[in-house]
Amino acid sequence: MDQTSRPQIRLLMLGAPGSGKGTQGTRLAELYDARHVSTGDLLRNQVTQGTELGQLAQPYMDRGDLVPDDLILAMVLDDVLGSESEPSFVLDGFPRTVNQAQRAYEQAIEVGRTLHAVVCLDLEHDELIARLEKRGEESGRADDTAATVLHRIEEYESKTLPLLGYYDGRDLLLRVDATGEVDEVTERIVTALARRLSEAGR
Ligand code: B4P
Repeated sequence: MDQTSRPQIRLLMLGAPGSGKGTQGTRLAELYDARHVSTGDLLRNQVTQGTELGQLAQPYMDRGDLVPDDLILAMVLDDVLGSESEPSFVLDGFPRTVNQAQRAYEQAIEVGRTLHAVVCLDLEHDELIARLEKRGEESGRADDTAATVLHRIEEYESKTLPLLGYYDGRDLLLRVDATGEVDEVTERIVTALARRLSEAGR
């Protein structure tokens, strides 16, 4: 199906580090034939390529701090909401602050590409830490060390959690239990999304 006849879908994945945003976002993008955009992956590519943005972002990422909003917005907004961009997408890891969300919303309204739903993956602290430490051992990702993981979770709680109220206020929020096997979590998300999209008459 080409881009003009296929139903558009625009989703956002929220959740603490380790909750499964990247894992589930990849699967949802495949299922709904949408582009998967992970700001974490985009930033890691910039770091690997040694671009100016990568050099600016790396110290923040290594510490487990959020990268400053202006750098993120410059990287994401035109790429995702520019006139040439894919109209269906699953955003994973963006926005992470209310300021990022508001700036994205202003541009999305202008181009008629607002979101259909926001999926928030809920997972207990201990399980978040266990998953990230396991990935750190297996893949050696620089920010999956014990101390950095704890700091990333703190950053999430102080700067990203307020987004839940923001999206609930826009009646977009779907909270999904992220415990259990990857397939089980996908099934829960797809069921919740199907209900939401049919209620919205899509
Ligand atoms: P991200 O790459 O987004 O890292 P993350 O929050 O840890 O999520 P990720 O998607 O990797 O992990 P997932 O939960 O899928 O960000 C990295 C850094 O980039 C940030 O700290 C920040 O510095 C910067 N950044 C990115 N976006 C930004 C923004 N918008 N603003 C500012 N800064 C930004 O998976 C974790 C592990 O769990 C995996 O190993 C996976 O295999 C496993 N897993 C998943 N589901 C599972 C399940 N059901 N059971 C068992 N294991 C599971």
